[in-house]
This record gives sequence, C-alpha cells and structure tokens, in this order.
Amino acid sequence: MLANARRRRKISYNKRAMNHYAALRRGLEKRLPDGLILLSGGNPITRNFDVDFAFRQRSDFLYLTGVEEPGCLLLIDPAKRRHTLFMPRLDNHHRVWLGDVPDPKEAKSLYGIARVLYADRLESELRRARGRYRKVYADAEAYKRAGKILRLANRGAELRDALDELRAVKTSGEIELMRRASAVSGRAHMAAMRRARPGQFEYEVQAVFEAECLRAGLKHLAYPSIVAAGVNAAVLHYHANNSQLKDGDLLLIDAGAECGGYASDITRTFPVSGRFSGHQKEIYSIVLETQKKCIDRARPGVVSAELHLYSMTIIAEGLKSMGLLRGDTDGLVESGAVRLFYPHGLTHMLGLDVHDTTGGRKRRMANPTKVPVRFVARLEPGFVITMEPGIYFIKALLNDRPLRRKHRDSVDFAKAEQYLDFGGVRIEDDVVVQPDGPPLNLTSVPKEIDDVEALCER
Ligand SMILES: [Mn+2]
Repeated sequence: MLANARRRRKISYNKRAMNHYAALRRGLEKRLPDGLILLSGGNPITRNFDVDFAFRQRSDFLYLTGVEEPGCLLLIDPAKRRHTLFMPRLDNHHRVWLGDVPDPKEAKSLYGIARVLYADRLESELRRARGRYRKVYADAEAYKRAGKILRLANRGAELRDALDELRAVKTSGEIELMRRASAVSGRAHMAAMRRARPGQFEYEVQAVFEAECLRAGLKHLAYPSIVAAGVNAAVLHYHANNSQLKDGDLLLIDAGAECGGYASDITRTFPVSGRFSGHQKEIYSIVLETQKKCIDRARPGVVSAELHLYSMTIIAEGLKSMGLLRGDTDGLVESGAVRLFYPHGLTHMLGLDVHDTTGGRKRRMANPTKVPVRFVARLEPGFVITMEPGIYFIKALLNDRPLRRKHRDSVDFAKAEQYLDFGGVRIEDDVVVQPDGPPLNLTSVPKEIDDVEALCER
C-alpha cells in the first residue's frame, strides 16, 4: 500500500510540473530581487479535539511550490538564487495516526526543490541570510514567525502586489491544470444531466456531480456546489441543496472541482424532464446568445466592465422581445431595470481562487462604464475568466416597492409576476484570453438546446 501511494504521488509531480513551479518562483524572485522572500504555507485548523478541518493549501504557496502538505514554509534568497522548502519534522506519533510523510530527501525529488530542510532549521538559515538584505517580503504569518530573528523591514503589501500581478496571467502549465479541472468538472456536469430525474432531491444530483470529481482524483471542490431546482435557481448563492426536483422544473448546477489548486467554475441549466418548455426555451436562448456573443468579444484590450455592459444590453433586448421590459435599451441598462432580472456580474478572474486576483496595483483602473461592477480590468492574453450571464425571477427584487415605483414605466411587473415560480437560467464557461481572436474555451459541456435535450434523454 505504502509503495503504491508513493508511486502515485511521484507521477503527479513529474519533471515538467517541477520546472513549472521553479519557473514561477523565479518569476517572483525577479520581481522582488532586493529582499528575502518568505512565505508560509497553511496550517491545519482544529475542528474539535483531534479532528481537523479538511486541509487545503494556501493559494500563494500552491502557486510557488505545488506542495499540498500543511506546515511548510518557502524561503527565496534572490542574491543566491536559492529556494528552500521547510517542512515540519513529524514524530512517530504522527506516523502512527496519519501515516508516513516524505523526509527532506524524498521531498526534494517529489517537489523538485533543490533544498528541502526541516522547519527547525529555519532560524539558523534566516540568521545566515539576513545580512545580505535590508528588507524582507513576507506574508503576515511568516513574519510573525521570523520577524524577530530577521529584524528587517517587512514589505508584505509589495509581496501581495507582486503575487497578484504574477498570478493574473496564467502560464501554459497553469492552463494545463485548469484544463484538467474543467474536463473533469465537465464530465461531472454531464453525468448529473444524464441522471437527474423528477422526484430526486437536489443533494442526490450533487452526489452524482461530486462523486465524478472524486473518482477522477480531484478531492477539492473550488467552491460549495449549487444545485438549485425550480425557484431555488433564483437564489444566487443557494447552498441548501435539499429540495425535490419536479417535472417541469429547470435545474441549475453551478459547480466545479479544482486540480492542483486551480479552479473550474461551470454552470449549466437543464430541464428536469429532459425537454425545455416554450417559456424555458425562450429565456434560455436569450442567456445562451448573450454568453456566446460575450465570449466572442473577450479579447485583449477589452475592459471587463464594458463586456458586462454589453451583456446587459443583449439581455435587455431579449427581455424587451418577451414584453417584460419596454423602452430604450440603453436607458434600461443605465436605470438598472435590467438588473432586476440580471443582478450579478458577467465575469470574474479564475485561477487558484475561484474569484481570483484581479491583477495587482498596476492594473487597477477606474470603471469606464456607469454600471456598478466589481471586476474592472483590461483583458490580457493569459487571463482566465468566466462568462456567466443569467436571467432570474427574484421575488425580493420584483416585489420590492421602491424598485417597482422606480421602474414602473420600463418593467411589466404584472407579466413578471407570472414567472415567479420560474427560478432562473445561468450558463457559465471558463475561457482563456488569447493574443489574437476569440478566447480558448476550457469548458466543453453541451449548452445548445438540442444537445442538452439529447444528453438529458429520459
Ligand atoms: Mn462564477
């Protein structure tokens, strides 16, 4: 068993992966050449007595090392171009309960880091290195541990900024991991579509999705799965997942696994019965058309907020054609009338975090549109972003008196009320911005009406 476990781990950290992490560390070293760089990995968090919460490595630490074990530290000494991984010295008690852990020699070949030491050597290593520098770039936890020894000014905010800047543009190695996260999650979405039936509970469909991810060896989800039938789909971050699926309902699943820490974030909406009704088709088609048009425009130089504005315009046109909205399209977007049906952003960055870094200080910019939106950045090749327009019928918005007063001339509230049991539709793919032309779509779950119905064959 033990030998087997080892073998499997070695395969997952192949030569190419090691070069990948070494190159990312060199990127940070070049960006901050004038100080020691010290990062802390995550530590286990106690849930009760001797039970910990499931451990998930800190994203920055994963970015630079790929190490998924808790209790580690990384020291980069730019002058010596020396990278050292510190790992906890675990005792026999630990081995009895949690099994064998690699020693530094094994860890070297496992993680491809030239120097691996036990963490009790950290102090002496820092004493030796500190003379060469005036400052240190350390995260808060690492500085708490090392600050007294180093006695150097900490530039934690600059470290944060450098990591945000670097993590925004994904390398081919990172995209490879995201491609795998997306492929496995895609298969899980298709399994859920095939197997959902009226009478099941949302958590049964969640189990199908999550089992498929786990079966592929991806044990972490990028975020809690949303499995929302009927009206529940109008709750944007629905997590209860405990209602029964009814014939005639749509089922919205927003779920994704992560691979090597890299997230996928995929949403599909499909009919529980296997066939869309007329109304469902109408609304689904508007969302799909919006998504495809926005994906095509996700190119370098475009500002994310402008894309969001564009998506609102297409949705406004669609809702006008259904008679739910009336009036000048730009006016409907500016007044916020469209937001009654589409109250979230079109896109966000995706990476080691599901809402990933927006790219650091130098990329920060003012929102060029009048529409309030959180993610504002000029797209660059290598950005991985989601594309997720939606249309919802949310009681809290459609029955809100001040909103009804404000938008009474542009929204047909009597008509909207007929949809209060509809729920909502969202379609979400993950795409990589390319140097030229449309982005590369990492998501390959069917989304055309005919293809979805074919997959949902009951
Ligand atoms: Mn998303």
